[in-house]
Amino acid sequence: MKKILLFAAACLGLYSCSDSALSLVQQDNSLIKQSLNQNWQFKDVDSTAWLNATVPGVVHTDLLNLEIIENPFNGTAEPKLQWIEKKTWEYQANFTPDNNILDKEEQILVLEGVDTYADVYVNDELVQKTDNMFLAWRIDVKGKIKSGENKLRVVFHPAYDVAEPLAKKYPKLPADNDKGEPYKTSVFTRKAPYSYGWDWGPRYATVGLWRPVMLEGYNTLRIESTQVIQKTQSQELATLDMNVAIEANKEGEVMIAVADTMGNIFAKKSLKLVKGINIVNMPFQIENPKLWWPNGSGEPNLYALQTMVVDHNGAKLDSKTERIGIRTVRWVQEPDSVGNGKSFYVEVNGVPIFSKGANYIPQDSFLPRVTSERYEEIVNVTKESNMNILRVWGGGIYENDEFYELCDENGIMVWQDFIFGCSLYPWDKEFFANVEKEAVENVKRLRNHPSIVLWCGNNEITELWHHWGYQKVYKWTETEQKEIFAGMEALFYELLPNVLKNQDTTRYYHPSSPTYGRGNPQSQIEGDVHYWGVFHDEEPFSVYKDKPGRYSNEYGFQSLACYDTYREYFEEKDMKLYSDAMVIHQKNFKGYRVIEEYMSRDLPILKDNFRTYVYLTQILQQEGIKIAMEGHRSRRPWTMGSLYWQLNDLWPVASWSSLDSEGRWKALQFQAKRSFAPTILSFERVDSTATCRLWGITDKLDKPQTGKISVTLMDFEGKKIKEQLVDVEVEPNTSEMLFAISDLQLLEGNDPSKVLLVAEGELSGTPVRAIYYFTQFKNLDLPEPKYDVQYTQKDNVVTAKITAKTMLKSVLFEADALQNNPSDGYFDMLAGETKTVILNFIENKSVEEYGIFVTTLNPLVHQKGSQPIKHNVK
Ligand code: BMA
Repeated sequence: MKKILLFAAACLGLYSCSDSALSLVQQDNSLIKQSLNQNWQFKDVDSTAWLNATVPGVVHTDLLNLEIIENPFNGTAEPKLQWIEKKTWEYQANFTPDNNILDKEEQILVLEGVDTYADVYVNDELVQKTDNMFLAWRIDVKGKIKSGENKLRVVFHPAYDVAEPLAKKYPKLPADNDKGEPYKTSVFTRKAPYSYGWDWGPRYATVGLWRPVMLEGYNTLRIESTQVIQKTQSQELATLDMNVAIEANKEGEVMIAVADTMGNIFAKKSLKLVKGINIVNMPFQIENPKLWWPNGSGEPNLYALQTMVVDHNGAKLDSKTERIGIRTVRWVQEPDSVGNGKSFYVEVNGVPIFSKGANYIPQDSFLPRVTSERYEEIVNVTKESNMNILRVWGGGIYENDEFYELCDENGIMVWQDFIFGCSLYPWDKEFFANVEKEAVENVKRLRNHPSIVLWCGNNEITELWHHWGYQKVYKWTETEQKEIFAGMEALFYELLPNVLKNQDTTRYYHPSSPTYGRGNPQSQIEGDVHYWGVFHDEEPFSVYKDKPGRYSNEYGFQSLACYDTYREYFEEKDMKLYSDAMVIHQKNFKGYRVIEEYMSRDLPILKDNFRTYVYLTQILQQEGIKIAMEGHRSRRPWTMGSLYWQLNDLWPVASWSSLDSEGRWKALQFQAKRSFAPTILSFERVDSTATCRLWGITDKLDKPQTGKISVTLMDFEGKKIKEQLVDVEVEPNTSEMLFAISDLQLLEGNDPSKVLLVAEGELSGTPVRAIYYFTQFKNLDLPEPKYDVQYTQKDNVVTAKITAKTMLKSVLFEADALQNNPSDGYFDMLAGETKTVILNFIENKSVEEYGIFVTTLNPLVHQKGSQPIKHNVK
């Protein structure tokens, strides 16, 4: 409802609302669409039995729905299901075209997404061969379809078989030996790279009609694309151009209007059509524009526009409705006074914005299963977690329109990679022509979304070239190196920027993320950086503060998925470290060992109880990445971006994500929400000098954040040892160091394992709090946890009020059959504090039957090895 009102109100800001589009339209002769998603069947090409299929869909989920295969996400299923990608699969559907489509001059079969190599037959005539998953296919079927029953048949070839001969022409490109394949065929196929397996993803090389299928009919013309270009912007006026591309099948005269959704016209033009593509430029203005702002910096205001084409008889021929945002975006990269580097940040509407967010990967190995609800959920989580940006990573896909619409609505900026990642790609004419088509089509599809703030050529290919040592590993001669490098340059420094020159000049193009590999010292003072010294090189978490870079676009640490997620997909016997299932569901060859290594530094290692181990890995990830998120924010304006790797997972796995594949919040998601809050206090420990620093950080733009905070040294039973009040004033959009005091001075002889320091108060009305521990968690002398919990229940919603009697570390409410995430988790409490947590259950039962229990780190550290304490509900 809120949305609709906003769009209706948008008209008030438009320059001219007097004319009505409705008066132009006497009749509707618009382009029509008929869904062909029904009645599909499929079979292995060698079999005779047709089985029911779902479109949009992929073969793996069709086989799963019929229970022909076990769930591909189950414990040890993945290696057993590799046969699926080796087969040729055939799909067919009978359909009866609507009569009004058969009456149209143009009759087009539209396949919005085909994964990937397929032969498409209409009534047994081959009408199209497809070779790119990221393209929509528009196939002229006039004269090929008839009234009554017709047949559509699509034969999918194994991607490997088609790509292998192409790969043979490039013997010098890296092989995929770990997959048992002689060639890395994935780079020859324009198919989502992750589907061949990644260091968090299984190999499920799907085939199928993964986006909708439809029949389209129209007379004379259709709107091929639109492009909204914002020319100027001030408080009083925004001037814009709407460029409309119309594809016509004959000459004629039409009227084009751009209106709001109420039908009020604000640009109108007549046009003499030529056969083919016609481009019309329609300047228009918006008075007193309400600007689009990223989440946390203002409202993400949108304007709904309707572009329509009407013929001289007043018949509407086609129309397109979309929403735009008025904003300026500039990526500032200027030499600055500090060092010899350059800044790297996004400026929106003239205001420098600190980017807070994460890297986004596709949400499911089987893409058509990602429903609207899942898109909504993930964008809501992003917003709720105080993020303002997601990076759509180059090993995934160009997402569905819906994803970008939600980002537009919620003020989530999108850093959009083109879909190339961590590999070297071929450079022949055919491959480039295919990529060019893909880039043109996807840029045209996405360019009007205000959320997209940048195009990036690829993920880590510049880094690969300069730092991964391939030249030596693959023994390339000088000439070979030159040839491969030239191929890479032609793709990322010529082809893609040239596409943007024609299709979207409004956004900055960044050739590769990161700008420099982390082996290059320049990566710390210029450009965006992927800092993997932590995890991959096993450096301590504290290095995040010492090497924050200018824009930290990837950094991360693994944890296990949530316990309930393993329970859904694993047998009881597999729920232990290094079981076959657990090995399959860890795609980084040293993953578990690295987790253990870091755990030994900070936490007890308790592997015997799986549930406890999951809990500990999540705390480890939470506390490590907290150092990065808050460390990066404290280093502003030197550092202006913090996007951790990775927001989500596409199957149950140990990975760097903060949400697991079932949307369950890991400890890190709760922490991201806290660490990315607009105004925070943050403690930092400078290990080299054993000094404690307190930072005040705010992204608020309007006024300084002021207040008094108390800084208290207390023991774990809540006894205050000393307290001091500090006056705080943090300027808008900055971070400030409030104090730096040595641990020794703060402790004044108290045992570091028995006390903590808490800074607490309100800054301009926002409650803020930070806790400082003087030693690693494993060395804290945490008391046996003492607390009371009172439960109140309304239907399936339980409110738990917990009162801490001792200090509690990493409090988590757990229960069977929770419907979604607890309202908070993995938080610390001081003795005497009370907190309320809301738990939603699937079924309506009594509190006793839910089996709720509380886990804290206290006894695990205290007794090394004891089990989580079950809270007995009275
Ligand atoms: C980054 C990403 C991914 C990978 C992640 C974890 O560099 O770009 O390729 O999954 O590291 O290793």
